[in-house]
Amino acid sequence: MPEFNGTPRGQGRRFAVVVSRFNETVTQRLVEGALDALVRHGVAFDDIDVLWVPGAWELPLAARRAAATERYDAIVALGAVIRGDTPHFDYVAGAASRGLASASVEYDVPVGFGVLTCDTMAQAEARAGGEHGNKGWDAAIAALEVTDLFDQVDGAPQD
Ligand code: INI
Repeated sequence: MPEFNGTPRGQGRRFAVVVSRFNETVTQRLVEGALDALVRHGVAFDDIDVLWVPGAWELPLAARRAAATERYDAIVALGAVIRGDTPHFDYVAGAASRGLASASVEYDVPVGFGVLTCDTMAQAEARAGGEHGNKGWDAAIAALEVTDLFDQVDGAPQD
């Protein structure tokens, strides 16, 4: 029984990082984590484009536009949505996650999901290079791994 397991191999691959500026102290650290993960796994710095958008709401469209260029093997989406006193959080976080999922499926491109959805700024900071790691790094690793997995599946012999 053939089994496929992607490994985070970045050599020769191109990535778009789409990131929101809202809560920028956090999202900047997510970008640093993602870039570090990509470069350490073989992606050339010049093969990474970073697209900044105002907030997480705008991430799905940025991901779709990046995917539509067909320039990228995968996309890494980064943002930080932090709960306030109104239901605004639910609309922004829900639209970002659903929109990124549909961009991924409709454009057939891996999208690493590194959008933090937190109750407090402290929770977000803990996940952007703090005690809970860096979810930007994790999202980039997932994008690398899934890209490699599908390359393997596409190249597998058919019989
Ligand atoms: N955008 C975020 O990325 N994070 C947030 O926490 C946030 N909050 O709380 O409002 C947020 N709002 C902005 C939104 O994403 C859009 O940029 C804005 O509504 C303009 O379209």
